[in-house]
Amino acid sequence: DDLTRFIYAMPKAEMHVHIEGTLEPEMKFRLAQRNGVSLPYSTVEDMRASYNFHDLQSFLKIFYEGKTVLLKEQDFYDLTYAYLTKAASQNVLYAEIFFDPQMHTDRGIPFATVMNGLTRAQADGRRNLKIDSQLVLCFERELTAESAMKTLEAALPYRQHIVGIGLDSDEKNNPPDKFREVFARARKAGFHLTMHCDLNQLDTHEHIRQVLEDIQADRIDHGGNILERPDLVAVAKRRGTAFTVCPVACGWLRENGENINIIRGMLDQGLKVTVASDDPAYMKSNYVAESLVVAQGDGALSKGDLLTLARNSFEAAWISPAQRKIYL
Ligand code: ES4
Ligand code: ZN
Repeated sequence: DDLTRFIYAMPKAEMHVHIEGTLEPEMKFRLAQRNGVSLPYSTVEDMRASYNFHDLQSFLKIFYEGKTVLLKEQDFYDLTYAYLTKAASQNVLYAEIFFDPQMHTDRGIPFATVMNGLTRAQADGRRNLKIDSQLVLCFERELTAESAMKTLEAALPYRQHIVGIGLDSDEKNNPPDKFREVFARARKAGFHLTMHCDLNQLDTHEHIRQVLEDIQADRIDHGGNILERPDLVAVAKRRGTAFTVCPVACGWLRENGENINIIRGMLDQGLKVTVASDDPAYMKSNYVAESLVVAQGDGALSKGDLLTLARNSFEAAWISPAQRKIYL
């Protein structure tokens, strides 16, 4: 319909997508074949059916299986170029792409292999697809702070290719404060900061508080539980903290329409909220435009709200004022 066409055509930025979460079953099969990796599925359909989860932990289990087919620089290139092609087709002009190097370096893949594949695809995307992008390195929060520090050190030679540092994976008993020193060091090195406060996690309000008050990150990924804490809403508004909300993330919100209420609520509170896709390949190929269609619900958002979300996405982006001016 008209609103759906409007959503697809609207110039936008994507501020929350895990590149490893864009591994579509077809590509996973193709890369497995190319690399001689055997998978516990005989068909793409079986694999798609296995993409079935009910919370963050059960999602991550499936998500981490996918990495086994990513081995060579060309694999990281193909994955990234496919995502950029899809995003460009939905009028995404700019994307900030999460990657989790520990997922790869912990199984012996050199940091350089990952970086070279990603950055070569970004350069080709810029040239061929007219989509600009930057990388955000995420630490896996269930791993140690020492491992995160080592990863940060490995990233320093690639400083010009990495715009920010994030925090993802299993939140249970892994608060942002666990990485306080690593983030302080990252900030000193000039990186922007963001971290996941997924919905309905244990101690989620305390995690949001730590991100806002202790670490003072620029953004929060998800973070919808802030609506239950007016005091934290006030802090986020004062600091201009941006929120990257993914209405189809892991599918656990869809049942009750809670996702729509959260985005509506964050807009009504005047928070700088943006809508993004998270792990689209694991979420029935809901990329950013489809995620906006979901967020729109049955008229929960007006065209004006959708334009606000798009404007917020460019305002939240870690780009120069000159580049922002081109987009806005
Ligand atoms: C993730 Cl949705 C989400 N939450 C936490 N960690 C993640 N890694 C990939 N997707
Ligand atoms: Zn995420």
